[in-house]
Amino acid sequence: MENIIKRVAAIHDLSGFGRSSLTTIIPTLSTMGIQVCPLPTAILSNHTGGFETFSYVDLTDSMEDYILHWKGIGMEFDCIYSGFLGSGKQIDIVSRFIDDFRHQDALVVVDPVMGDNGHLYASFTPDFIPLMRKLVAKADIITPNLTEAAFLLGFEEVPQTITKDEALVWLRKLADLGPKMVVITSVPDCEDPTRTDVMAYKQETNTVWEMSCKYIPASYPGTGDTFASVMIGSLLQGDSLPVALDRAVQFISQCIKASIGYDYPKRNGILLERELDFLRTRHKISDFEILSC
Ligand code: PXL
Repeated sequence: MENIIKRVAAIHDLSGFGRSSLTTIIPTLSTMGIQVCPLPTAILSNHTGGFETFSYVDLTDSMEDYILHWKGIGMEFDCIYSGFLGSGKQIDIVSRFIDDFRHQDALVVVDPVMGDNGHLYASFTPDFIPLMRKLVAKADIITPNLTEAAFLLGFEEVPQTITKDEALVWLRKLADLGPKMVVITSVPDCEDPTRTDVMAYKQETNTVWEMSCKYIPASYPGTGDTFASVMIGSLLQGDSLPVALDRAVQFISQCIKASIGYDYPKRNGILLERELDFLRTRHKISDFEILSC
């Protein structure tokens, strides 16, 4: 039976403070009229991006039983969306979850959360990267930032920026790992340092899109989770990939603009609660470029 309200299985951690993962994914998708069913991977006191200390409860051992009960009550999802995973075993669990719950029309999104600004997050070691490489193969869409894209491609050093031509090579190489669509976020525009880009590639049609927005010199943890949530909400509402990405880019820029004028630690995240309402309004499509077909 079709879900009355579109339903997403969200496989992420719950961090009690800092506006990342489930604490941003649930309000964002709910505001867009999508039901979120969380499958928590870990519980942290706060995220690890900018806080030196955090408590951490790994939920690997409870995930299989949790999933078994979801199977037992016949849960069906319109989208499976994974993000922060705490162990190699969790990668196997998510991989099996995708095999068991994927149906013909379901959208599978893997956000390969591992790091940012050239570094792995504090809870990851480099041996996690090849495991994540296997999981992205199962996705319809992956949404790495520039750092995660570089790690997935086997770089040890992450370049500060890449040229348009390099970005095209990266997108195609990432698609060769298996996902049908690749979205690289936070790519500094090498031709115009006042702008930052999102680059996207759809393998089936060999199309590349570039969404550009004004670069704002501030980095708030958790924006990748909000970005992917808006993209997913938009796709589940029936928008095309470029329109979904445009909505996500515009929403994140708006949240950053709403936050930057206040003097508070960036690690607390964007002022999401202030801006959520905008996700309910009609979206005005801005310019985006189709680079190649
Ligand atoms: O938003 C990515 C993310 C998710 N989960 C945890 C994190 C981070 C980024 O810092 O620390 C626990």
